[in-house]
Amino acid sequence: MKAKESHFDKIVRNGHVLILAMDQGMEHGPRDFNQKNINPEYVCDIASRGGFTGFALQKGVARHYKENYSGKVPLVLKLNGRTEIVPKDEAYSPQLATVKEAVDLGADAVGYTIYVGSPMEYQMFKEFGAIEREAHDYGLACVVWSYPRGKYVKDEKSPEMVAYAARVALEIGADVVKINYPGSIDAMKWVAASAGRCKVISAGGSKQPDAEFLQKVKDIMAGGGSGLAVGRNVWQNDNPMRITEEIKKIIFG
Ligand code: FBP
Repeated sequence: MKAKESHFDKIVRNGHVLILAMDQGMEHGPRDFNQKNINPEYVCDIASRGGFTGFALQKGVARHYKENYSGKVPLVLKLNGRTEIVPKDEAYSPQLATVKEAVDLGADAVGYTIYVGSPMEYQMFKEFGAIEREAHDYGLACVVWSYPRGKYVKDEKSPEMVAYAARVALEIGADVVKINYPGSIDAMKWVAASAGRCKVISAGGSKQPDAEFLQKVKDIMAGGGSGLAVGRNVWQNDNPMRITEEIKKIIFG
C-alpha cells in the first residue's frame, strides 16, 4: 500500500531520521526557553527551514501553530506527556491525544513515551498497544521515546538499561525508538543491535558546546544509530540553522 510507505518514508529518509523536538515546554516547563525561543513561532521557523524529517509537538502547539509549519516539515504528534513536577518514582506519562487527532492534524507519525521499568509500565504498554494498532492501520509511523525510569531503575543511562529500553520498543511494534545516548560508541552498538530493525535515534540532551555535541552525533552514527530527535541543542543554539546543517552533514552526508 503506497500511502503507508509514504508516511514512513517522510520520517525515515533513506534510513535516517532527524526530528526536531519541541515538547520540552510540557516535559520541563518554560525553564528550557529564553525570550526568543519561548515563542513557538521561532522554533516552527527552524523546523520549517531546516530540512528535518519530523517535528515533534504536543497537540496544543501543533494546532495553534499549524500555519507556521504545516506542509514544510512532517508532524510527529506526541500523544502523551507529563510535567517534571511529579516525582519520578511512579514515572507515568498519560495519554493526552488520540491517533485520530494526529490524523486530523495531518501527522505522519505519532510519538509516545514509555518509562521502561516504572511501576506504571503496564499502563503505558496498554495505551501504546492500542495506539500502535490504530496508527499502523492509518499508515502512520510510530516513534517511541523509550526511557528507563522509576523507583526500580538504578541508573537510567546505563548501557544495559538503554539497550533494554531499545529492545522493548522493537518488541512492542515501534518503527523508531528514541533513547538517551548510552555514553560510548560500543554501548551504542549494543543498543542498536538490541533494537534490530527498529531505527534507533538519540535525544540531544541539554545544551553542549557545538564541537562536543557534533562529536556526540558522530559517535551515535558510528555506533549504528539512525539519527537524532534533538531539541535544545538546536533551538537554544545562537545559530540554529548552522548547527542544523552540521548535524545533517553527519546524519545524511
Ligand atoms: P532534547 O534534545 O532537548 O534533550 O529533547 C529530547 C527530549 O526527548 C524531548 O523530546 C523531551 O521533551 C525531553 O527530551 C525529555 O527529557 P527528560 O524526560 O529526560 O527530561
